Amino acid sequence: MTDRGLRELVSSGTAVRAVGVHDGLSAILAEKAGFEALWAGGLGISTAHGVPDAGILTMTEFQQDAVRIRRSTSLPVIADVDAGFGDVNVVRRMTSLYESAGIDAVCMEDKQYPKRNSFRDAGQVLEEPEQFARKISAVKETQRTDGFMMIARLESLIAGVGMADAVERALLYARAGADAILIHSKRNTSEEIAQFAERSREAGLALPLFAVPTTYHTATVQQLHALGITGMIYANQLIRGSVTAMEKVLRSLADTGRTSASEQEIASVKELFDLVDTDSLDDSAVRQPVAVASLS
Ligand code: SPV
Ligand code: MG
Repeated sequence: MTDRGLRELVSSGTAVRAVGVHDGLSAILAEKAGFEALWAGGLGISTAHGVPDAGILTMTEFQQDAVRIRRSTSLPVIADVDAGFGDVNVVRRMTSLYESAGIDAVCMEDKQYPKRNSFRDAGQVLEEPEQFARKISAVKETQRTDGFMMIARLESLIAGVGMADAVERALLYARAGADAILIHSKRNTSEEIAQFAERSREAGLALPLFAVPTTYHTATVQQLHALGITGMIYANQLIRGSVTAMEKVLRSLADTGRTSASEQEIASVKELFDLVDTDSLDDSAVRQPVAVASLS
């Protein structure tokens, strides 16, 4: 658990910006840039491993990457655990693995396992609501610390089954013990998110809401917060930005046969050293070369 836990942040009333990161370095950069929390996202981690975001990596691989992210900074980490990696029995073990490693929250989505990334048209199959509610209860029954959070992610709008289904599921998931609700949308405006916030509130939902402003990227943190969204997850912008940066350097090297053109645009080796606090190394134990004469 981190210095300032996620639960405390979420209940503080301010907007919580969680940046999607996929390794230690991206986590360090997000912390240095002043963000409040980290999202150990399935898309970023899968892509960084070179595989599709479709339940290809194992639970242990995802957990290890979330822990690597956790250890690199002091920010709270929300781990994307897809559909929980299996049935309620797997969900129980998943909860122990993540919580005991100091992860602050798991975010589990109500799609059938193995799920597909929400921005892929094919394969958006929802879990039966009662079945998913049992998975939520499994997390809550298994967790050992009060600070650990279970964020239930609604995919009704992604799967195209409508707002009423989303609101009904949100109420059911809240009764099952969810600590927060993530409402996912792939529309290019935040209108659907605004509607969900309003209708679920009217229906009596009192849990904090999270959203993922990927397609409705023109909505600002302030605008989403004003709609009633507490947590904004910037899930994939860092890895997308890094792809663009890497491609640029590679193209320049391939075209010119040297790296001069990139040199002014890329981080220096010193910057890399500084990002991981290389100056804090104690070099006193580094062995001096042994003189050949002293060996005889
Ligand atoms: C992820 O980052 O893996 C997510 C968010 O689940 S999204 O890709 O927007 O569905
Ligand atoms: Mg995901």
